[in-house]
Amino acid sequence: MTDEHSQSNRRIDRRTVLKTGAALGTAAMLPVAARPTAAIGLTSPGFGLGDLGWQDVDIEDAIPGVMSPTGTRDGAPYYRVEMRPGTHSHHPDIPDTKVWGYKGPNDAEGQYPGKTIEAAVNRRLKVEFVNELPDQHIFDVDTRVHGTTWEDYDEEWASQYDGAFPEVRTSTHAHGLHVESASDGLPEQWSSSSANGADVITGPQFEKAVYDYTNRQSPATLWYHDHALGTTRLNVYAGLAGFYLLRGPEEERLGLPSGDREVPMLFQDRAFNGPDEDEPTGSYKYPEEFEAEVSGDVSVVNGLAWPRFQVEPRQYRFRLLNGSNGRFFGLAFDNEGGTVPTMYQIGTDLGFLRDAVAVGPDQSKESLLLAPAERADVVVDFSEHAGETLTVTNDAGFPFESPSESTDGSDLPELAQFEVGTGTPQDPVVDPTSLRLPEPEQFSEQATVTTRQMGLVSPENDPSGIDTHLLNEGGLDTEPEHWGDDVVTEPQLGTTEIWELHNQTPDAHPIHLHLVDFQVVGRGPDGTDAPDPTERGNKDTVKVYAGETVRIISRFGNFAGRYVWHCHILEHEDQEMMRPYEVVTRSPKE
Ligand SMILES: [Cu+2]
Repeated sequence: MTDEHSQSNRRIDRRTVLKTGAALGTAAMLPVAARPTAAIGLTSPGFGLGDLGWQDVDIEDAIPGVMSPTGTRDGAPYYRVEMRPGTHSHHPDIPDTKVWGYKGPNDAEGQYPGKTIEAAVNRRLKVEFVNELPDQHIFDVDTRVHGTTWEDYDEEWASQYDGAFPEVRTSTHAHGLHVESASDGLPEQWSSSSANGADVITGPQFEKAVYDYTNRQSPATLWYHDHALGTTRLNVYAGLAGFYLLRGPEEERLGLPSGDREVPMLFQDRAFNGPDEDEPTGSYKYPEEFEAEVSGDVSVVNGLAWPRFQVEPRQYRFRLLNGSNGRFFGLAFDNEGGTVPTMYQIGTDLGFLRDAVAVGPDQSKESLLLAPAERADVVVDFSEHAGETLTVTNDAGFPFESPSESTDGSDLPELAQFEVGTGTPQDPVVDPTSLRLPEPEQFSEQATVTTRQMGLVSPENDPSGIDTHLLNEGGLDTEPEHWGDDVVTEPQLGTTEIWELHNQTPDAHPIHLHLVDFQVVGRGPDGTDAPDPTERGNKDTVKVYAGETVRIISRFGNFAGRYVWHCHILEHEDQEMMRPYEVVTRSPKE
């Protein structure tokens, strides 16, 4: 896609003045030198909802299949999952799209979304992700982005190689899973393609091919996706994402809707090339040159564009995941004047909430806001809506700044529909308001040994010459670090820390920590407002709105070693808004 062919795309420059100031207390008295948020909204001529209409999908057919093990290793189920090209149909009226997907033992080609990996608490799995992709990317790789040339890596490591830097590299991260560093799918643990017997180059931090997942944590909705340095946004957009469901007895005793009444839902936005463009009609559209934040105008749920799901007048459990590169979703139901079912959120990223949160008209929340990578476990009862059609609406604008600034309308206002059958309504199987949800483990503020001041910044001029966001780990009045700078954040194994995330940009950033779960202690202008009811549980990704401070608490176990924390807007992550941190075992006195 060249600039001439992207004239229909919307360039969005948000020139909001940050509302921080001296009146808000010391934490907000920051030298804010942020640039306006630059973002691009891609358009898909001919493939909008008005052009195509909703496609009817039986809800059972929308549930991603379950990944089969390939065999066993060391007494544990072993999965060999290849990354391969595939051909995917998003909608009967969109020509087939070339994607990259995960291929299990029973798949003919790469699947998008990847099949669901089913795991059980305390039962170990071995998983090997093998890069069998072509050596040329589906999208243009902008080599100004950090991590896409030899020069971006350790010099001694790079000097072993001559020849071209591998354009297609993959590293697969199980998001939310607590794993040893060597199995984490870190950005520099990538592998180049082994297709056609090619010599594989592995990134400088690569340690092992077969990952060890111990699954020692609470049941939760996790997901696996690509994480290679400098091309994560392209690899995930090409299709490299799937669910990882971790189940356990404490969840089973709740008696939640299950089987074909339990539906994982991956919400994404995509853009497609239309008939008058250079690229094949129906192929994915993505900018040729790096853009710091990118959205599409087509709603895709579990790989299906504009879906209208056929459901029964019964109760369902939906495991919602925002898998977009940069778009936030504010989810609600609309029923053209009729009543809508209440959405009860019972779980967040890494397990159940303290109390279910009712989402709907006249409820404590009108919509359920999910930033990229966040999850919500919800229960919805359609039994009083037989014969009705409910629309899933989105009130989150793009780019997203904060709930008070960005919910006044969306450029993608409708995402999906539920058409409720006319069969006999079935009574709900659980009452979400009286469920005895397992208590999330509480981290103790009294046990905190270290409080860190972390800045989220967008400097005026980055040496890369492109729109760069950075993390600042050295307090608020120091120079922010780049990815390649030395590790400065070294929590001690087993200790509790509070991180104060100060957003000095006019954009919201979903901040994700690998290895740990954390809790939100406070947010708002000085970090002392109460967390939202939807985040009173264990999380791995937290929304930090423009200009605010979010305080999170975590205990750094169960593994020592190298991990990362980063923004989950994939364009930000790819261009330096990510830093290594290391959990250390040495005592502070040494
Ligand atoms: Cu960000």
